[in-house]
Parts: sequence; C-alpha cells; structure tokens
Amino acid sequence: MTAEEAAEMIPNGATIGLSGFTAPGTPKFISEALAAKAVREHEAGRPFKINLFTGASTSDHVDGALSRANAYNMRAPYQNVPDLRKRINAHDCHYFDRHLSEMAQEVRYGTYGDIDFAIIEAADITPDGEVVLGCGVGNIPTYAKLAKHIFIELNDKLPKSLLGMHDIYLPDDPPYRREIPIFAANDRAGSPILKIDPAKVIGIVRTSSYDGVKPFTAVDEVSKQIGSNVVRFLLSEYKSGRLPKEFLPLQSGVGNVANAVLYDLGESTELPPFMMYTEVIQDAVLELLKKGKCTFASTCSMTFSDATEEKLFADMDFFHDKILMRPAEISNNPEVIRRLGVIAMNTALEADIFGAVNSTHVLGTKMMNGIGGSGDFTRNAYLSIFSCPSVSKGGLISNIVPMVAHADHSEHSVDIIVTDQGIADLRHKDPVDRAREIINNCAHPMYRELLTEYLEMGINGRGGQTPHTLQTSFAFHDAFNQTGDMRNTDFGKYV
Ligand code: 0RQ
Repeated sequence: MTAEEAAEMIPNGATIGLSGFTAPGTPKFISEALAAKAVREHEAGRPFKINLFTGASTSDHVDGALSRANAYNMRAPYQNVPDLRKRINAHDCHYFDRHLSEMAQEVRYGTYGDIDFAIIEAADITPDGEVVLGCGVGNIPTYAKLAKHIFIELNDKLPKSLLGMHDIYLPDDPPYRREIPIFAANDRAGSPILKIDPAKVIGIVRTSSYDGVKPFTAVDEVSKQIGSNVVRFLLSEYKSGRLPKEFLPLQSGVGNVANAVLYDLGESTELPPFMMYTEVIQDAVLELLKKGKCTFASTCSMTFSDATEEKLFADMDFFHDKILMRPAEISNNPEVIRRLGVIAMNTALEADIFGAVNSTHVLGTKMMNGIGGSGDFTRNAYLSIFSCPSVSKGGLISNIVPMVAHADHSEHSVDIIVTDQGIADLRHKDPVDRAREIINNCAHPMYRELLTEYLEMGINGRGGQTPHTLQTSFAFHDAFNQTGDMRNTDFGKYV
C-alpha cells in the first residue's frame, strides 16, 4: 500500500511504536503522510493527535513533520528536533524523558497503555514474519510484540546482507528474568532476525531512502582540545595500570565532541585496540574499524552519514562480523555495562563545582533533547566521564556553575569532568576538594574568581559538607536571565 493509505488507517488518539534509534532504522514515510493527515483534520476542525514511542531521537521525517503539524499528544523517550523542542517547551506536547534502557520494559509493564500500531523499517521480510531490520533497532522487539497491528516500510536502499548484524534479545520480565548472556562486547545473546506475527501485518509500504544523517562539520578548536584532554586522561589511566592491559569497552555519546574524541583515540599509538559497547556509532567508528583500532562495536544504531552508510554497504564482507546492533534495553543495559566495565563518555550542558551534571535543561527550565542513554551508562560505568566546553555563547554562559539548575547525574555517579581547559578527577575527593579541582582545572579563567567567591562564601558561612549558599546558588543563571551575561553575577544582591 502507499504511505497515505497506511496513514488513513491510523485514527486520532492512536499509540504508535516505531523501530529505530536516531534516524537510522526509523521509518520515514508513513509519519509524513500522518502529518499531512493531521493538517487536513485540523483544517476541517477535527482533533487529531497521536502518542509516539521510539527508541531514541528520530529524524525530521518523524519528529519534524509531526511537530509542525501539531500532531503529538505524547512523545517518549528522547528527541532532538528543533520543531519538537518548541512544542515541548510550549506545552503543546506531553514529553516523557526517560532512561532509554527502561522504556521497553516499562511499556511491557503496562504503564504506557496499549500499543495500537508498530511501524517497522525493514531490509527484508519473509512471508512467515522473519524481519531483517535496518540500521537501528531501538525498542521495536517490544513494540512489535505488543502492537495490535503492524506496518512495514520495506526500504530497498538497505542491503539484504544486513542479515546477521542484529542481535534481537527480549528479556523475560520479573520475577522470571535471568542474567543477560553477554560477557564480552562481541557476544551474541539472541537472534539475527525480528520474529513477528504475520497476521498482525496490515500493510507493507515499499520505500527507497538513505537515513539522511548529515556528515560532521570540521572539528572546531574547542572540541579538538576537549578530545585531546579526554585521550590524555585515558592514556594516563592506562599507563598507571588503573585500566586493564586489554583496555575496556568504550561508550561514547553523540555529537562533534564525541566524534573528535574517537578520531583522537584512533590516532593514539599508545592505546591498544579496543571494543565499543555503546548505543550509537558515528562516522569515526567505521574508520576505526577499518584501521583495526576498534575491533568490534556493539551498538543500538549505526548513526552514519549517508556517505559513510554507502561505504559500509559497499564493504559488507569486511564490516559484517565487526558490528552488532541490539535493542536499546540491551545496548544500554545496566547489568551488562557494569559487568563489562564500560568507560562512559557523555556530554554535559553544565556541571556544578561539586560534580552534578545537567544534560537536559537549558538554564534549568527549557528542554534541550533529553537524558538519552547518558544515565544508563554513567551510573553503571567503570569510569564515567562528562565533557563540555568551559563556556558557551562566546563566554556569556559558564558551563561550570555554582549549582546545576537541573540535575540529571549526581556527584555520586560522575567520576571525571573534562573541558577545553583541562581535566578534573573527582574520584575519592570530598566536596570542597572536588570544587577546587573543577574550578582550577575546568572552569574558564574568566569565571574562576566568581566560582571561588561562591565556594569560599559557603565554607565561611559554615555551609556543611557540601557548602552551598542557597540564596545565591542560581546567581549565575539569574545574571544571565537579567543581563544576558553570567559575568555580571553579583552575589551581594542576595545575601
Ligand atoms: O547552542 O546550538 O544555539 O549554538 O546548547 O551545545 O556544545 O553544541 O553541544 O550538540 O554536543 O549537545 C548535552 C545537549 C550537548 C547533548 C547535549 C548551547 C550551545 C548550543 C548545543 P546553539 P553544544 P552538543 C548518547 C547519550 C543528553 C543525551 C545523551 C545531549 C547548544 O549531548 O542531548 O547524553 N545529551 N545521550 O551554545 C545554555 C548552557 C549551555 C547551552 C551549551 N550551559 N546553557 N545553553 N549550550 N551549554 C545519545 C543518545 O542517547 C541517543
């Protein structure tokens, strides 16, 4: 059928689960037809909104089109599209920002209600319901199992040779859950295909499209500096023997800094080849695999630009046994992350002087993207690293603040903070020592005096073990809101 015919079968109020994780693996056409239907319904004066559950972020075909059409009632668990961000912050869409490893099991536990439709992007399908997925898995094993009806977008740009690159494992729910049998990043736990009930398939739409991920821009100076600081830190840990000689699997977040770190790791001759146990692999990883610097990547999605996707498809014989895509609840599974000793590297919007991290809320109130998998990895990692530039907006914002205006990761989980200025090692340091380490090593010089003033105020005011001065904790944010520049902070205003 056509995407438009499929969209016609989806009613107002439906709950839909999509395959995929970031743009890859995410269906692209029924969502656009659904957005057009929402516009028509709204013009006719009829309500039309859906609930949409995914693995992580999607693409403009999904979150862009449906947000512009104001077609979301509820959306979970992660997004990164400007049009949707606007809807969320304007209260036009109920957004439920959730740890990515938990979404599927919570849907199975029944807290999200019924799944009416699952939409799956497939590279191949057999008549008895064996589906070869595309370049991302997400939560589709759960959505497809629970859905009343299934649509498939069969994408002929995806080679059938993707068969074998997925590892579909669905854990039993408590009290019957057993250990997940992954003891090394390259262990297979489940099946190469997604088995669905063919009786539930009510439509197949034939498509032909790459995933449309944009290539990375040239790495800027600040990202380069952060990347080289992260690599310097990992190298010193390795040389000191605090990391095993075989090294440990890496998780890396998305974005330019993450890509820069991986390129730098690839250049280092002193680190041994390593594996990745992560949720997303970006362009840099394909090069590292080719060079042999990365020997295996376990992921939920191959978030490659179109050019890199083409390189992969042209060289499947080489890459086929070096990448395994798993459901989000396995790629991000706390049990496996803790067992393997994953080194987690994620990006912060801001960190405070005591080590708490805000990954999600700009100036404490506006949703940026969501927590994604950062919490899954941070809380369970062997070593948990957060990086960010020391300042944003040309210095108007310090990304090191007295107290984060929204807390996603507490100081109990954050081991290392890295900025372009340097590295703060927070391990086995008390709050005051952590604060001095962060201010001196990570804050931009133009903010060090203000941050030290805040710390001393707390210590002298006998603020207790973590010496915040609560009247002034958000003075940086307040100064930005009032004057557009955090450097105008005046603690005297509040005490
Ligand atoms: O604004 O776009 O207007 O210039 O925020 O900042 O430095 O480009 O950061 O793109 O690497 O994203 C935390 C959002 C960082 C991301 C976050 C402004 C800054 C800029 C973007 P402009 P950068 P990045 C793996 C793991 C949570 C999920 C996660 C994220 C814009 O990494 O979503 O980790 N993480 N998932 O100017 C106000 C501050 C600011 C600020 C930056 N302190 N205050 N604005 N900005 N710091 C992925 C998955 O889970 C799938």
